[in-house]
Amino acid sequence: MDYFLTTDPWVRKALSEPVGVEDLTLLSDIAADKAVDNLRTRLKADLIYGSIGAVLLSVNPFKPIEGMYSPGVFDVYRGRARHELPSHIFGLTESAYTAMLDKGENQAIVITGESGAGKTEAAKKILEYLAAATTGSTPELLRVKEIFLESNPLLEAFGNAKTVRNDNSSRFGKYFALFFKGSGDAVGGRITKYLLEKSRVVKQSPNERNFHIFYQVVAAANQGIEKSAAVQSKLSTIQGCKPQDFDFLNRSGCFTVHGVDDAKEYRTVQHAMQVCGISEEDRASLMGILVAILWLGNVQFVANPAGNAQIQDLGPADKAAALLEIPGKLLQDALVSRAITSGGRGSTYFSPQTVPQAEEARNALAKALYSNSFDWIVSKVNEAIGVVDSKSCVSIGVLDIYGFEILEHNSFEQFCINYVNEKLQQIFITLTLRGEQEEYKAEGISWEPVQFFDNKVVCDLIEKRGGILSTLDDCCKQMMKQGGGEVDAEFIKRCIDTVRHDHLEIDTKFGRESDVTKFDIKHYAGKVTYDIEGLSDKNRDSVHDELLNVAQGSSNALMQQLFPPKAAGAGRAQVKTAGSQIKDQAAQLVIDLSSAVPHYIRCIKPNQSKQPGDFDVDFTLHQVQYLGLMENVRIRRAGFAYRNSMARFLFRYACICPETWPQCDDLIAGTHAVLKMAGVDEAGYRIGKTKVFVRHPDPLLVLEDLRKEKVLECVLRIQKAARAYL
Ligand code: AOV
Ligand code: MG
Repeated sequence: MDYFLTTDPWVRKALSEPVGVEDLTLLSDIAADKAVDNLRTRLKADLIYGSIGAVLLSVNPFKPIEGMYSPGVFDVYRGRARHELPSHIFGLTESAYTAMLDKGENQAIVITGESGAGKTEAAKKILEYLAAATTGSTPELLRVKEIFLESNPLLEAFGNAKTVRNDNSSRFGKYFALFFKGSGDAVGGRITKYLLEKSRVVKQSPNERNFHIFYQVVAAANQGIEKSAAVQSKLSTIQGCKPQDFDFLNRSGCFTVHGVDDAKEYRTVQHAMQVCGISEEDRASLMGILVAILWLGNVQFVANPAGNAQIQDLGPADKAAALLEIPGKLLQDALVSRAITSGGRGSTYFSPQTVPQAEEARNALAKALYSNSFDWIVSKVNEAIGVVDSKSCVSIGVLDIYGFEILEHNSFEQFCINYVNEKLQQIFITLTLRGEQEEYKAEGISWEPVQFFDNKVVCDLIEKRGGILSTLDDCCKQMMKQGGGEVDAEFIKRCIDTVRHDHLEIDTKFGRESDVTKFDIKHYAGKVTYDIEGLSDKNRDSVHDELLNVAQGSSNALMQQLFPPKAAGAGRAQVKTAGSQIKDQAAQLVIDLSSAVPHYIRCIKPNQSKQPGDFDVDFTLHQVQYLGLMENVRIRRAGFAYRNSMARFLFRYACICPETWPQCDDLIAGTHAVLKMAGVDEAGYRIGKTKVFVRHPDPLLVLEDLRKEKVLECVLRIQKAARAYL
């Protein structure tokens, strides 16, 4: 390795202290516990990165590691081949960036791992690296870079929350792609978001928080830090209030996040909005909507003698209506009654609602306000980055989604999150485990297959016709027609009757079918028990018409964008269920990722305490197992650690061998000659139709050394020649 090339302390340390093995394929004993041991030893020495061939492993240190992402480290990695330097996220990003420019192919970096494993932090580092690597100074480039960097705190404020697993947990999935011109300058980009966990707006589990932005707004209102009079006027209605005063914030017993200053974050986020082209007027409206949501949460209902819901205290409802710029009476009526259209001729009457129904309506409105606002922010960011003709560009995409979750109570949100993770695991399997074996076949290399668990069966169980999602959709549709009923119960009944599958377990031992309240899915990452209650409501995800009419009746310009009126004459639009939306998005994601060259980062969480220095062996072992890391190692090992096209192989190493340098006419003969020169015997490599496969990585180090000697020899010769002129 090029020790002499760097004085950067972090790189020198990483190069000089071989702690365990960096690439798990080099483990002398291929066993999961040995791999975990290795990860632990390295983590102790602050070496959080490792690899399995091209896959980057990252273990969350839960503390900043000095110097690891410094400009000095950036300089070392910039322009260098990945295998020359210690494993680092900069190395992976650099190799994706150069591959994109050299080959003109789109690249995708897929980051996976469970909740709190470090995916979002990794995505940020990638973005920072790319921003630093593109050094042009055109106004266009600077704009794209700035917006991309600023959009991060903005989207995190609205889309992240403190959970028991992660103080800054992503509650939405994000795929961001940066588009580059051939010269390497970023010219635009696009952010795609996946399913926001909007139920969090109205309810959080114990010790979790609502989305960060709500606490920021409350802190800002109290500390009077907002400079804009228009925005301040919206915040003034909650001046003097604490998060404890709002029912949408005070049920979980958690109000602060260790080490986070909500007021400070507020400033950052408001600045980001300005950078992302959100006008002061829209910003004021948006803050107004957030405050209105908080007031909506405080609207309480009581039953009148007839059993119908009535608003207990009009104060909060009126405040919400004023902030949303809708008539107070209209909002009140829409919360406690509902228009029912009956009969063939569609006569309409108003039906009073029960207290639970009114609460449901209130919550649905709050969720719709929030998620439409979130969508709008994403669209504003995209608008600001600028849409470019992606066909004339090359791109690097980074996928950062919510990690696999097993909670005490798992509902529709966890089901969707885990389904998307299941799809990502499937892509990993398809492209690396299965793909690798298929590559040997295509190249005509003889090969002993390695067994691994292919989670396609679980994806099928969820997404195939007759599977869980379509059964849930069918039940929702049918019940809508029949006008309500116990949809959740019908769903589970059909699952028992028709969806028979090894990975679905429904316990009917105790009691009748109608008593079943849970079902289990055996995911690739473990068995998860899902609660049935509320599944169909969350899947249908509808806001009833009166509430939509009320929102559409707002005189506020932003509200009108968030709730556009239905086109005249359009009937009731066929609304897609949340389940089929996530299924479509996942399918599109698979298409996008498959059409790019993939790079993988597998994030590992070493403990559940979120503390530095704590290493939970069993917990880590479980991840190593379900991520399929040992299978990954075995396939790399049983197969060939290195493969490359013969042309590229010779491009790098032809210089070491007189038979291939300066002239090489025959790729196959040249490849044989170079490998012989490095002392690789015939059993150590294979030549396929277009590629060369080298079994162990050691000969490559020999090749690298020989190459370096050659280069040094040239340098010395040039220096000698130069000296003659001095
Ligand atoms: P996640 O994205 O994988 O979880 P994060 O990236 O948010 O997890 O990481 C969780 C926390 O771990 C961060 O807030 C940091 O405190 C710490 N952390 C992660 N990576 C590093 C690193 N490289 N160096 C130092 N600290 C780190 V979720 O979004 O919950 O699935 O839905
Ligand atoms: Mg995250």
